[in-house]
Amino acid sequence: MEPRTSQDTAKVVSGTAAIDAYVSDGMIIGLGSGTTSHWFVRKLGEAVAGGLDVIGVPTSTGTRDLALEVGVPLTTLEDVEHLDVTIDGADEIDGDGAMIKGGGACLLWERIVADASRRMVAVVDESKVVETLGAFPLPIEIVPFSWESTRRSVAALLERLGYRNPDLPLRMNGHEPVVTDSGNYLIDAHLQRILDPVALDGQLNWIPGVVENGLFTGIADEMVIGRADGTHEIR
Ligand code: ABF
Repeated sequence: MEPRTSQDTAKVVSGTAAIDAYVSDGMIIGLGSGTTSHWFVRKLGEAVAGGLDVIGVPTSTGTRDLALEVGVPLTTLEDVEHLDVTIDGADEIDGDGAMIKGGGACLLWERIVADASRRMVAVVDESKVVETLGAFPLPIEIVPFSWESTRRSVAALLERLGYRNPDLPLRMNGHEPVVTDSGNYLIDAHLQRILDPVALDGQLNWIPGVVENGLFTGIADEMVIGRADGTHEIR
């Protein structure tokens, strides 16, 4: 598979640079979800074919299937004490490394795998780096049983925090709600600007029915920013 656009090229650059910078023999690696992470997984498969001895823990069924296709050996969180590093993408990342994740509906397993890792590295193209999080709608994973009342509770919290009547659509696939790998629904909170991501991250998950939210604060240790000209920067 070849990159088709300049953004694709930047994603390949980021995913490839992450292998050179963070991956070595004997490592247990969290395999992220999303298109940039999938370029990383494809390149990792090439490195494994060349003799690299690593094992991966996927953050979604999509990444699991790709890893199997390209020959990256897999294990599960039940079979390992910890991971050495997780390499994963982001929808937005700010200067402090706070991220919005979950555009690909994989945020819950991504969070769990990142939490089990000694290090988390975000692989992004330049378009993901922002001054202030929030232009990308914030994914919130919720239990189907109570999705409407949970959405009302999320709206009430956001109102209390000063967000004026944000749009909170249930994420749909045609006429049906999108269902995550864990069987949950997603709402996408259109907040525009999130002024205190750490506070919001902590408050959202206290709402009964909220399983996880896409604010990943204090999780990324570094970020690998790929560019279409073939260069990259690690921050
Ligand atoms: C994944 O990467 C998700 O959390 C996020 O939605 C996705 C977006 O990045 P990409 O542009 O690489 O698909 O980790």
